[in-house]
Amino acid sequence: MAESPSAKKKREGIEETHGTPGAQGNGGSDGDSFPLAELRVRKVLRESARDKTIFLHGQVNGVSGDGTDAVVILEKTPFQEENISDLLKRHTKLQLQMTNDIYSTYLLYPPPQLNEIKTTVVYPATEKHLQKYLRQEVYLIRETGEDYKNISLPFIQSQSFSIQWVYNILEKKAEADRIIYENPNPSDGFVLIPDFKWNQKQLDDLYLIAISHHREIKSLRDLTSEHLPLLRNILEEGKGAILKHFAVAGSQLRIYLHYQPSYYHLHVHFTALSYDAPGCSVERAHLLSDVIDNLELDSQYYQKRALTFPLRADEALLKKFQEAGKA
Ligand code: G7M
Repeated sequence: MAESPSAKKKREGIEETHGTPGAQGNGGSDGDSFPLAELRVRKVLRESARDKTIFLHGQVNGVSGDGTDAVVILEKTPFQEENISDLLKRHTKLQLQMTNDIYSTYLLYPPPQLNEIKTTVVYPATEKHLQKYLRQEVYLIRETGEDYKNISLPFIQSQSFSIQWVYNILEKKAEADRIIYENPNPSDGFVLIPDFKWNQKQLDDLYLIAISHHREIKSLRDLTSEHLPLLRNILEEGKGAILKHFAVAGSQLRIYLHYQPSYYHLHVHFTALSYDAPGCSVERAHLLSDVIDNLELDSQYYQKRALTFPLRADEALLKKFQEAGKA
């Protein structure tokens, strides 16, 4: 979808609010904010009681008055230890729900500043964004090296899912003040930045991504021993930067690549080991240290081996595998 300058400006305003204004002192002004109160909810795309999240498809009126699609993700944030005593002292109400012997449950109503909801906005959202967040049946695919060449690669090349946000980070056009570490080498360097799923207010759900400066590596499938210096830099320098910045040791980090990724530009996930991050399960995550080992053993390892990954029922790639009789 072509993006109008005003929509782009709005989007950039919104993305500022993905940051951690409190931590970095650059809170976006309300004037630039997404008009949440004007959002007409069209559909609940997905919700999770366990993760305390809800994904909404809504519309707001564009300049011409027609509805422009938006995805709004609301997520209750984890507790922050340093706020707990405030929360207990300054609650506005404690409402008894039930009591039985020594057991009782209450509803506690905290003041607004201790009751925040992380809000992520994709606006304007394309049909692909809506599909991405819609709850779907999931199928496992086993993709051989040949399947990749014949089915997945042509499909990826025919797609236009924009990775402009990645280039914006690499070119310091967005999120520049959030960069934690950079190795500027164009072939072996990368940028380490908080993932936008993490608000940086607590370490329990620490989540950063390392984005390679090299622009020609789409995914795990493209990696050969030629890329070992880049991968080793990401592993070692990434761990070092996180230790320095957040005092979290490498042994407390899960460092991995997704296959398939959502965005075909090489990036590596760094999450807290104790955090069950979305997409860290065995059918999607490949530990970076294992990837390095495999490439040291065989430069063509990821071109040769079969890779398993999940695809949602509505994903066009699943249809391609089904048409080829492979799913
Ligand atoms: O599934 P995949 O390996 O492609 O993961 C991409 C990661 O990039 C996810 O963890 C997203 O939360 C993260 N991400 C996506 N966008 C659009 C942004 C963004 O604009 N900024 C940042 N910092 N992270 C993003």
